[in-house]
Amino acid sequence: MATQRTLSIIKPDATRRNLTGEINARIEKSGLRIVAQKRTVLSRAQVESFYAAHKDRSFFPELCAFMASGPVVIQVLEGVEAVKKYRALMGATNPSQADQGTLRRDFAESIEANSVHGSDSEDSAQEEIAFFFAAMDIVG
Ligand code: 3AN
Repeated sequence: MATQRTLSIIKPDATRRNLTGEINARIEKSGLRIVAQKRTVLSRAQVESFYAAHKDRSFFPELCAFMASGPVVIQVLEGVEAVKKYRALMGATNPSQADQGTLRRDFAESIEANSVHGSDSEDSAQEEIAFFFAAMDIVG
């Protein structure tokens, strides 16, 4: 099984509640390795560009306002089947439908403020990682 990289974002609702360490402990316990990391506040323009695929959805303006509303921790995770593994650790988009023990089930406030982002495919992982990190920023 292939080693992959995926992009993770700990969202403003989670940084506000000081959950970065708890979320990262679960990421590391799952076997994924954090190989790049930065804490920042994204501009509205950066968020709109990152979420461009969702620009026609009704919740796009609120989603962009939320993601720019406070600090985020953006990370590259590495491991076997990292994309699928991290999606499983996160749980479903809607926390009320997320499995027991997943990050979203345990930490999300709502379908919008759902604590974590993870790339949904290998192709989007490559695009999303390149959006935030240069190759020299990623240390495996
Ligand atoms: P996921 O993050 O699980 O891949 P997407 O890609 O469908 O889900 O949605 C991207 C983000 O948009 C979600 N993480 C969530 O913050 C927000 N979102 C998705 N669906 C809704 C919704 N119905 N209402 C508000 N925000 C939503």
